[in-house]
Amino acid sequence: MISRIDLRGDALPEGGALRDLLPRAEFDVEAALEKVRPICEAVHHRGTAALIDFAEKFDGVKLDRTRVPEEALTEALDQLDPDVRAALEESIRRARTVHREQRRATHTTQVVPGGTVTEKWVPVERVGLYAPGGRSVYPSSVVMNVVPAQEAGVESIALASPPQRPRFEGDTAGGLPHPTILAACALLGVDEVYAAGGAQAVAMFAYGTEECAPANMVTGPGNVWVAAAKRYFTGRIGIDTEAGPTEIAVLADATADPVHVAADLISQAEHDPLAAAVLVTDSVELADAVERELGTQIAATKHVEDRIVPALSGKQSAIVLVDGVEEGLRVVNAYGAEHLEIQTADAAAVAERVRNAGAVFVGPWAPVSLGDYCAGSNHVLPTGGCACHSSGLSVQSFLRGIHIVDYTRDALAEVTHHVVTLAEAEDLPAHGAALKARFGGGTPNREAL
Ligand code: HSO
Ligand code: ZN
Repeated sequence: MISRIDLRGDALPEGGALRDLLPRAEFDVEAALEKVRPICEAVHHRGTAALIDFAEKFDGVKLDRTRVPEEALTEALDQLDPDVRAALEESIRRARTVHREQRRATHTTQVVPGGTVTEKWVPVERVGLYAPGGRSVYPSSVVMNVVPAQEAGVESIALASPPQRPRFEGDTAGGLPHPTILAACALLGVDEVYAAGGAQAVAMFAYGTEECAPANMVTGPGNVWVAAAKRYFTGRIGIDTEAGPTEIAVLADATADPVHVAADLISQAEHDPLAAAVLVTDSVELADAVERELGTQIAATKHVEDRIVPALSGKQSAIVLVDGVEEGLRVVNAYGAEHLEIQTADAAAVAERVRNAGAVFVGPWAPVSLGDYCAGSNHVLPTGGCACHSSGLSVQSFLRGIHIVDYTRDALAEVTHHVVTLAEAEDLPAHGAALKARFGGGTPNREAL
């Protein structure tokens, strides 16, 4: 069911050429952009009315407004299964413990006597968070978005998630985001929630509507339409990375337990028919055992035909055979997985040598599913190889570092001749003149200072 790529024997190619040998899902954001453009423009021109039309067209519900009344949030929390509530609370607690330590302190550097640069970390004022609600309803993603924003000190947090169809005649939850999403918002203290999905929700935050004030930034996972809308608004608002289908790579040797490896590959394949599950190993015995296990375990799980089988048999998934763990490390570094598990002897030492991954899970007792819910780490992570240049969501995502430059007269006088020289070298004499004007039009004589 899962294909094999045999990279044993010959020397592995370098960087990009190695990456080209590895499987990857097709996630054509550019193509989606064409369809997303008119949606965004409609929201720009018609505001809430356009969102209501799109909810009818895409979500199959008739709304009379997009803002979710606060009573609906409290009601959803009251009706939340107590076990789910306890688990969400634990997830929130652990995420806060980790994210709180990501806060950054203001730091002042004295560059020269009388000349300082202070780096001040200021939260983004208003953010719009997106929580999917189609095939995937993930209250855990509400936690992973809201906690870093709150810990960063973001003052105004709004969340959008698609409205659900009524499940029965007279269902009062119809037209609202999924009740568990609403309950998670209530638990986290987020009271500004909108029933809006897809590209139109991103457009709502970017442009603002009669009901929703514009946001400076939009984060959160979503489908290809959400990713395309984020690309459309890049430059106008801040975004996190464009989230593509989930990926798991496992670097394993003969010491790994095939039962664990197979279970973990299936766990992420369960998300999406385009999800990627990649095993990189130097052990053919392990590869064979994992393949057998996949067959056995799939028989006992849900979402088999619609997601797991297409994900594992798709061209984005494979078992990659390598000569040794050293070569395996080169492969996983070239791949840059969203999630990377290290299931080898001395896993911690191998994990230290990973350069490119959204998050690394070390050894047999740290499966990706732990990170999805309750490790304390964030699960909004870069996909599609973006881990080579970007990080997952964190407090830092919601902060801007502002440099505050403070120089005395003497400190400025002392460096003026250098500034004037560089300005002249760039044919920008007015830059130099701006300093000289402060010293009677000339360059201050350094000896006379
Ligand atoms: N593995 C997904 C996140 C998730 N898993 C949500 C379960 N719920 C992408 O990191
Ligand atoms: Zn997951």
